[in-house]
Amino acid sequence: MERRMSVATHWGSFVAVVDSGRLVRIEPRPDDPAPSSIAPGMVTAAEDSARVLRPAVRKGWLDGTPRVDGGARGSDAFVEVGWDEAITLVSEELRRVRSRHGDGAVFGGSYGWASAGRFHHAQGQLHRFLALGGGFTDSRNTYSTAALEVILPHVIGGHPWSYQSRMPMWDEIAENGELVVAFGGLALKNSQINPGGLAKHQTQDLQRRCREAGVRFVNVSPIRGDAAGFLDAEWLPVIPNTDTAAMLGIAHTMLVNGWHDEDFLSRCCVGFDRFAAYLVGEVDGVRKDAAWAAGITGIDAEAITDLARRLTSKRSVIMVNYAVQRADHGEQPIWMSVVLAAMAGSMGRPGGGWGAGYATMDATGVARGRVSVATIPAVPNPVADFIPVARIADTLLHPGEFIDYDGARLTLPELRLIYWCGGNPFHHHQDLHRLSRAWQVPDTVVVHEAWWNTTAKFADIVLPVATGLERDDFAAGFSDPHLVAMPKVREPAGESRTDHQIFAALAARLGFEAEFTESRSESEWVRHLYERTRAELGDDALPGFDDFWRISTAALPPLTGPFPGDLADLRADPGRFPLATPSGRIEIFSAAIDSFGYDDCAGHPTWFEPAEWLRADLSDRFPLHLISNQPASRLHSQYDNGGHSLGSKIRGREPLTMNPADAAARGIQNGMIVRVHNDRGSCLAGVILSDDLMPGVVQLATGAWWDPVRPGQSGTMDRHGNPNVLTADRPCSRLSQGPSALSALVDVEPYDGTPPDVLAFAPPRITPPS
Ligand SMILES: Nc1nc2c(c(=O)[nH]1)N[C@H]1C(S)=C(S)[C@@H](COP(=O)(O)OP(=O)(O)OC[C@H]3O[C@@H](n4cnc5c(=O)[nH]c(N)nc54)[C@H](O)[C@@H]3O)O[C@H]1N2
Ligand SMILES: Nc1nc2c(c(=O)[nH]1)N[C@H]1C(S)=C(S)[C@@H](COP(=O)(O)OP(=O)(O)OC[C@H]3O[C@@H](n4cnc5c(=O)[nH]c(N)nc54)[C@H](O)[C@@H]3O)O[C@H]1N2
Ligand SMILES: [Mo]
Repeated sequence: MERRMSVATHWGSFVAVVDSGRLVRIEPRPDDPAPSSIAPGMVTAAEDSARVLRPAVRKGWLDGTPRVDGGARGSDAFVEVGWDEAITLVSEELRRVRSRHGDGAVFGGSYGWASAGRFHHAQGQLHRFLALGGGFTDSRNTYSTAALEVILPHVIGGHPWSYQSRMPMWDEIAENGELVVAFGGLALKNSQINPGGLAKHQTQDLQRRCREAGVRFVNVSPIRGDAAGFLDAEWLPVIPNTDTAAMLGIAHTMLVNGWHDEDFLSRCCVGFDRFAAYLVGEVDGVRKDAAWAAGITGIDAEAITDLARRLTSKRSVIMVNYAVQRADHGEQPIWMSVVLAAMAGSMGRPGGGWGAGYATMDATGVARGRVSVATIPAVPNPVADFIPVARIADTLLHPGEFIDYDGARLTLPELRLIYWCGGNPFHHHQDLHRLSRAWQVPDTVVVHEAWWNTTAKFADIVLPVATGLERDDFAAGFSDPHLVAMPKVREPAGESRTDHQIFAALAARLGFEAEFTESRSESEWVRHLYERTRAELGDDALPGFDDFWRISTAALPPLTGPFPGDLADLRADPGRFPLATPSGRIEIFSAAIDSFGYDDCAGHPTWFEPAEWLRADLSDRFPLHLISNQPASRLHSQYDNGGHSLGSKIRGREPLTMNPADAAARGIQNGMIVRVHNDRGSCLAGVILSDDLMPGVVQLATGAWWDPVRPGQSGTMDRHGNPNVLTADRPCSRLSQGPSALSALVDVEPYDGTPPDVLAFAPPRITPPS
């Protein structure tokens, strides 16, 4: 008999159809106007041959005395062991590393998206376990927006993500806005996603409503498809990584024509004079006029002038996406976009001003926030050391060295044990060959994974975990604020256990089980977190747990604010409503950043040439700019083995989009298998030709499971198409130390001969113990 059960994921809420305990299919919810196509493919992936079925230990690690020989990580065979032995190995190794090298030698940053669910939150479980056990070195900021997170508090104050509640929402733009200029576009493919889940996808309808209300859209991006067709957006192709120069050219034009909002700049901002001196060339002898900007960005001077005029004469919004800041000097386009909006005259006015991340996730621009929902409780980490998230390879390779970070000096700690749970560094980190060299350094790498992806293959101990379909939990929506039940819709594959069960067993062995579990079972935890949320909201706000579990969704009350740092308040009365910056105003010039004395991040927005871009010397050898953006067919590397992603491949390879002119010059035709390469590495990909991509640019989405021909050998070709074999592991600047994945040059050539089989989804060799 068929049963229908609720499913919640980062790509939306769905209905699972289960027959006699078997998951048959996953269907969209009838009330979701734009369901994601990722979910149906979860069914076959749940039991494909890539599943990790039993705990497994790398052979060289198991046989090693002492167990510190890293050399073969990534190429070694694995030995399967029982859970009892696995728990013994991990708990003893944690004890050894802590007593010999200190608690800070355990790295638990474990960046990654894991799965939706308030209780089974992988990093939350790991951090709680490691903190109770003595502590761990953590990581700070995200691969998504590290540069933004560090620069914005200097410029507009407040929590790094508070801009999400301070920028105009889509419905306000529909009502009051006239012009949206979107640097990096508004790719709808990205708003399939919302961290932690969502009940309904809303961005598409909201964008449509803006267009129907007459709002004009300008898509400043190398890719036309970054704006939906129904927006009728003007497309201004921009040379990647030059948005700051484009914005400076617009700002200069506003300034010399006197179109800028002098009142707002003088009352609500500080440092415009210093910045204006830079704009007109008093600082470096270079006038940042429209012609200058045109020479850098590839956008016509007339178009730049026209934007300056329209931005200042209409109710306008300047939007920036996140990709523009995952680049060399990525702090600059974010800072400069705020300055440009402050000049344009709509800042702090209804439906106008500035905002970031619209359409990058469904909730952004949809709701200002959500009431707080209980999650697995955090425990303070006794270790204070942290690393900027993208500096993991540097840390492993250069312990003891110093790096700058937001005005501080950090010593890179010596890490002996890496514990990763809920992320995939061998997808997400830049320059994977460098990462795989760094990865040989620590004594031990422990990974919880459901699939034999590359991170699992590069581990010493792999513990198989149940997926979000294989445990009871509930998710919290954001854009359409609902709690969504996540009952277990299938049994865990093989001998998989939940992250929580694994940590509870380890905590028992290490003597702190009661502290870790608080003596609750998993189902008691889920009920407890729900009931705590309900109690905090007042008993009438939500149904009791049993009713919620039966009806599957419960609406959360709206978050009504106040939202500190509101820009309309600032415009109205900056004395009464100062921002949380040192000056209380928007910092066009930041004395704090200036005082750091960095050569790669000055006291005001500045154009710095990226290390790799189309006008760099390196472009003589590698003349194409690689855009490694988010995949339309999956979330990062998740469900690359699912049907939707597999269906997007070209003869098993990740699709690479290129302009027909660039292809013709290289003898490349549509559908061909090509080799994409630079000095850092190479990968195969299948070509799609498109005029919707500007010449000189190629696009290869992230997330194809890395498939090195000779794992462990530097530079070895990737058969599958992971762009991070080509990207540079270079910080944005000394300020944020963020990742700069979008600054990479490559070349592409036809691949001669029969391409090797893709083995990305094949498990490693499993051998009997010796
Ligand atoms: N070149 C380039 N690189 C990039 C980017 C880019 O634009 N260009 N973007 C960056 C960005 S924005 C991000 S956010 C990162 C994303 O990087 P990640 O967040 O690391 O990527 P995911 O593929 O989501 O990895 C999540 C992993 O957790 C596993 N998992 C899922 N649920 C659970 C669970 O319950 N328990 C456990 N133990 N594991 C679970 C999944 O199987 C998967 O392997 O990538 C970054 N990398
Ligand atoms: N389907 C899907 N959606 C996702 C994700 C996913 O994995 N899959 N990941 C989610 C996550 S974790 C994040 S952080 C967000 C990321 O959100 P974003 O960073 O905004 O997303 P991207 O797709 O990386 O980039 C969007 C577009 O920016 C353009 N772009 C790249 N470089 C430049 C540049 O230098 N200048 C300009 N003007 N444009 C440029 C590219 O054409 C690209 O298509 O997406 C989220 N949404
Ligand atoms: Mo991200």
